[in-house]
Amino acid sequence: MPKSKGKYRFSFGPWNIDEGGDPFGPTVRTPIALAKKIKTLKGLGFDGIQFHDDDAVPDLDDKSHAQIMAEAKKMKKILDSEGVKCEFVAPRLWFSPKTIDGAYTSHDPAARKYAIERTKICIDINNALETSHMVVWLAREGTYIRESKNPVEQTLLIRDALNAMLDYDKNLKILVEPKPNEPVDSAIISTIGHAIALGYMTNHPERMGCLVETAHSILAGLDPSDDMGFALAHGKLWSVHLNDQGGLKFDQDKSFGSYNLRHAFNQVRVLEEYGFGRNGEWVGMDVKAMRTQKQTANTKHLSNSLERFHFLLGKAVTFNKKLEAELIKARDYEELDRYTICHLMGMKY
Ligand code: 3MF
Ligand code: MG
Repeated sequence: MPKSKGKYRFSFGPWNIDEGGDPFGPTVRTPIALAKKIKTLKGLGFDGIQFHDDDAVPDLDDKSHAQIMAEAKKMKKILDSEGVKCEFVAPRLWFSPKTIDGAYTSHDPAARKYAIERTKICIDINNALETSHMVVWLAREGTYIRESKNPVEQTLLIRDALNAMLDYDKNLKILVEPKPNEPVDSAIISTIGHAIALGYMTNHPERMGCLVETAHSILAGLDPSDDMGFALAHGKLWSVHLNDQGGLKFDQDKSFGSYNLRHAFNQVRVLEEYGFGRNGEWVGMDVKAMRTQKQTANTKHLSNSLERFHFLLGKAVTFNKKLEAELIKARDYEELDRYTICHLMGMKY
């Protein structure tokens, strides 16, 4: 088999081994301690963990800065002892009663101040865990009705918040993770185009990148592999959250390739063609187990996602490029379609 151009290492977050609660019913599995999740990670084929700030240091709003730092350093020791790297720490700005109407874009100046201060603590935790990458998912920066917030002001407030973060730490790199809706009706930074454009508005575009999540692209009605390609063309694809999504529903975070294998193939293919991971980028699996899964089978969604990634990587590197070029030249896209399907399904061609 031809050698892969990409260099892949995989990560997930503690929220990806969850208890199965949904908006209509309680949890159905017992919680797994974070230490145990970290211990199981390598056995599942992963090397890195992603954190929200309060995954790394629980209840941090009630703790002093010194205490937060001491706990973050303790976490670093736990990760070291398991040989696990931290990919990023993301500020969880959607839980606090202060951020009900948004964090950086709230109408309440006290809420905006809280959001910036909390993000600075998140940056400190990033440093304690020896990662310079912070992911920002702007969960509540949006509206339920259009008249409630001014879209120009929201955009500029987010830009100002990003500038404050970039000024706070000269080594910080920020990855904006866009999502068009949920929990809000309409997010202001809804697509990868928005995320990249936002980076160019800041004082340090060179330290602004993005993260494409499969489900979020599909929720915006877009093709995730095209979103990845657009970000790659800008040199801004610094991480991905692979999963799957059955069209315009709630954010499903299904196992990678579970819904649309051809979509999944094209995501792996574009990453592979552009040597993803050569600059240290991680492949994150932001997947959720189905609520029906029993306690004893609560990590299959992670190993299944990885298995499919590796299988599709094999399909990407063995794709007949010469034939592809010939068929493109002849504009015989029907035949290219047939070849692609035959290749993916292992049919004789
Ligand atoms: C929401 C998400 C989030 C982000 C995470 C890291 C809970 O749809 O995808 O996962 O990925 O907050 O920024
Ligand atoms: Mg995500």
